[in-house]
Amino acid sequence: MTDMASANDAGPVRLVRNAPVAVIEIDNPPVNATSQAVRAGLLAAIREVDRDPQISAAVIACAGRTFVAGADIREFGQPPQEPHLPDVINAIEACSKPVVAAVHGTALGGGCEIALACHARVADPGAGFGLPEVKLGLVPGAGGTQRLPRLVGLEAALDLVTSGRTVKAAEALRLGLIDRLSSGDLRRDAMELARELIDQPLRRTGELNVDAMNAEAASEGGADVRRKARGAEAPGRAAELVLLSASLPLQDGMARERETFLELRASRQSAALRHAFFAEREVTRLPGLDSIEPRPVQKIGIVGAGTMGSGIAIAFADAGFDVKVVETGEQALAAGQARITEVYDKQVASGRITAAARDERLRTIGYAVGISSLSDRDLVIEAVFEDLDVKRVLFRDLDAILPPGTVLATNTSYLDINLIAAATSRPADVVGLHFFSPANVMKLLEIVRTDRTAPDVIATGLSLAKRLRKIPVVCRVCDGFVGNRILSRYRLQAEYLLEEGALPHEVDAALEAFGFPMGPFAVSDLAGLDIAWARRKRLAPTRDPRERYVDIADRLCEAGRFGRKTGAGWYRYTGGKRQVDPFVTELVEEASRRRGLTRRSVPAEEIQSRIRAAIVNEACKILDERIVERPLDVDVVMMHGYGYPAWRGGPLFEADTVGLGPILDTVQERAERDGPGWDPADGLVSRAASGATFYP
Ligand code: 3H9
Repeated sequence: MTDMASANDAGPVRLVRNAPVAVIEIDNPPVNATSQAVRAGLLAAIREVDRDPQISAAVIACAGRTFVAGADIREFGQPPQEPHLPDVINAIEACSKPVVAAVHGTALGGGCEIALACHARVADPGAGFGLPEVKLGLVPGAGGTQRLPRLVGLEAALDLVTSGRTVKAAEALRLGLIDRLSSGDLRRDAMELARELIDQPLRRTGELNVDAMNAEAASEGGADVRRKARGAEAPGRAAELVLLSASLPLQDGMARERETFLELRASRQSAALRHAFFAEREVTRLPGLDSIEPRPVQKIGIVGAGTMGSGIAIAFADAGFDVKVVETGEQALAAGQARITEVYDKQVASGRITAAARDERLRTIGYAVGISSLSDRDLVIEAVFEDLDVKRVLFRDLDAILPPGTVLATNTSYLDINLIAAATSRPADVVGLHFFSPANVMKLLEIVRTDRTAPDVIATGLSLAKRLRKIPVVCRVCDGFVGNRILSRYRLQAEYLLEEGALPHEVDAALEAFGFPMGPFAVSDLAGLDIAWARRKRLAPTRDPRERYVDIADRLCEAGRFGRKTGAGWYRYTGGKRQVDPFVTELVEEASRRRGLTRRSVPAEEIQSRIRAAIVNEACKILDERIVERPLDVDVVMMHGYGYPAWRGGPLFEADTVGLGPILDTVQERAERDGPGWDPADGLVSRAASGATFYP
């Protein structure tokens, strides 16, 4: 018989007395974060378990959708309040009776640390475990760096703690992080294990030994972590702490860990990463749209099976949609099908998915020639050649065959979607869904609303993004929308730097040192130089003659150098590795001569501050024109689509910390030298003058 007397009914932690095994249930929606009330409740419950002779063991379980997802990030700006999580967790481990964690959903951060301190762990097969603190600019602060290596060994702990990745239950079992997978009824299984442990010697994680790594491997491992972190501080610090677990007793290791945690919690990097975390969630909430129902969408049509179309098809198939891809002819269709199959084959070969999952996803993608087979689709997205006339004709034809209510989306990266929508009889159903390449990998999705897009169509875009597990940013129409518009400005600035004395690899190196995964010239080579060339030619008649124009990229294209795909672009490629090419150096030097500039060595700091100023100024113009509503929209675009280092919080968050005055000075200097396109944005001038910031 179950005794349901509860020790603490009012708070977020309940003790349910099922003699001999009690259940400590945490119920703190939405994700059971360890707020002060949870910590206090958990500590009281553990003390009660220890004290009450009727209780011989306990299970820690959670209500709702997940186990504990970590410390409450919203509390990080405030002074820590007692009881502190490490003390609560130590009390769990020290309990004289067996305590078993019953994990469903995700045990993250402090949640994973709670599980690590229990005497055994049972997990639902769908559960995940991780210490994602480094993604918030932190190290685990409640024993994670010390207990995890004791359970899974140094190598696996280094990987998990420094990457912050989540492992699924099956991998957790293989690693030794958990003891059992639940066969269906998680609580029952956890209680059974707890019962088995009664009167057995307790296995306390903190008392286990860690085999030291040899010094050379450890120092190489640490260096590798720091290199991959590209300027982010937390991963390197986390690696040091994990390695210490081999030589320090638990409590000493935890003291070092706590010190580092508190130091990093107060750091600028952590503030920036916390901003990034909340901004990613805030972008999905658009004022005025919360009560609008999205249109039901399950059947997707994709027009165009090139690189973009194929990636989009995979993204939808991965998320369980029914997908149909169409092309103009058999040959192009077969090429698209082969491209999609190849991506899935590679995923199977690398172990990312099983062959059965590949077959299942391939079955959800149908192929056809011509758009007529799309008439049963709920949403059709085009990814055809980037040409306004081509897209307008396609939209006119789609308009003729699709039933009312079908959402018509374009994946254009630059074109005026108002003009595309005007080619149809239903502009309210037209929206931009701008995916980033590779579309099945990149998280960002720009949702572009035209002057007439219906609110429920925007809501449909947002709901699709959620199902695709993408991060959506809603914006209005302008050339290049948010991301590509900013990119074209800073790429131009990068080209000016070439004329003044820098070489492509020096600009790239300065920006990679800033934290971008790749500099702009390396990125151009990867994306292909031909698309931007076509766009420059298209825009040439409207270019302001007073604007400084650099033609080095045009010359590269004229020489047939379109980037990696042709083996050469801004660099030469041998065996996939980029190499400085004297041909490019000569072109760059010639460009300086033509401009009458004496080349000089350009310091990395100047490169970084000019690129940052270009980004912030254009971002401000985007805000001034109300292309997006909020600074966080820009920050999210730049972090998730363009590799702006998240530990800097995005360009506008960072601008607040750098100070708008110095940024404005750089912009003004550029405006004098480089032409009218560099005029300071009104919003930058006014904020700098009044001392206002982008964020409160
Ligand atoms: C830590 O634990 C430090 C310790 O080592 C040491 C301490 C001493 N706190 O993402 P969702 C909110 S560091 C506060 O949309 P999903 C989130 O803002 C922490 N709030 O859902 C959102 O609120 P809203 C380590 C949090 O199902 C709502 O919950 N842990 C927290 O897509 C739903 O979230 C992490 O870094 C939190 N910890 O994903 C885990 N977590 O509705 C971070 C979430 O107002 N969290 N919220 O926008 C996640 O990765 C995901 O939220 C999770 C659920 C996978 C759990």
